[in-house]
Amino acid sequence: MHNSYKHPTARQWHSDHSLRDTNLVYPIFVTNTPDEKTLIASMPVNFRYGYERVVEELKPLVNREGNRLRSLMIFGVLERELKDPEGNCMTSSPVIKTLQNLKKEFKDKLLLCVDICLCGYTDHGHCGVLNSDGTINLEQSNQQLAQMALLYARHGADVVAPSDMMDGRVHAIKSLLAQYSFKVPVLSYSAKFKSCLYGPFRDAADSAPSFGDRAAYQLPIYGRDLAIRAALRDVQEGADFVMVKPGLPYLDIIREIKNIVRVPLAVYQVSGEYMMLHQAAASGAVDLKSAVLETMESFLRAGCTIIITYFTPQLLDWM
Ligand code: PB1
Repeated sequence: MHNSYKHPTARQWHSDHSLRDTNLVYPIFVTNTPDEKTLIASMPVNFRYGYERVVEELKPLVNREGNRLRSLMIFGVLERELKDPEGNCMTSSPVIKTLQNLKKEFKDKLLLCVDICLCGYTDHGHCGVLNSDGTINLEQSNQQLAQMALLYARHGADVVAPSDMMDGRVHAIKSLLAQYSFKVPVLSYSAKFKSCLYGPFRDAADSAPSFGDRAAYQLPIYGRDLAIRAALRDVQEGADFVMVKPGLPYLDIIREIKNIVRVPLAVYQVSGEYMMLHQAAASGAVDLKSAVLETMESFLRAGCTIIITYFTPQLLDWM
């Protein structure tokens, strides 16, 4: 086989994909303090930005020559005192003014995806509305999630991305958006596992559950068939894109889902994966650029065309 990849050009014939800036989605955290820029201690070179400061901070990435920032995944970080049991405080979300400001500045140069979940807006920190006994109230949860999607669609969201893992939320969101004639696609976090790799995010977004865990609604890490069923169900309910999350420990799931669905597939390289690569590089075990590019290659090879990664700004230089 050596002969078939001896020459650099012939070597490229073995690849059926290449990383482009349009593959990359940059997760950002926004707050209600207009000019805030606060370093996120648990995630190096990532900040919480106020809904005005964020525009200034993204200009260099959006307006650069060559590879540029094409898409965001926006997470709101709400003041704790505003949170309530059902997440009705979503109307105070900093995502609203962030969407308005980004659309005004960048128009369609930037695809604005918004995370749809209640964990950042409930005072208990779970991703849905709870019954008095602490179990999930599915009907109320899906109503609230659909209302959040409608709220953000009204203020300029280009894509709504439910990360809550409630059964039936894609149908609830699609139905309400259609009822109000919003043609906003749904990127469903379909195969989202109950991973140990979300810690830095929960610190950044102040979204950890105040009791218990998310085992009742995030997939068990061994749930291969559950993941495939979830992706098929979400496509059946109208999801325009589906996602696997986390990424590197779940490449097998990515490939299996890619082989059976006919919508674009996303992967979320989560905060814990991001930190592992940073720590490995800091220890001298790996070269950060090589390691990150190799993980991007693995996501593409496994079948993803949408990669949500905190490395987006660096990748725009490295590519
Ligand atoms: O980078 C990350 O760790 C992403 C965490 C992710 C954001 N969609 C969720 C994980 C969690 O806290 O359970 C947030 C849930 N809505």
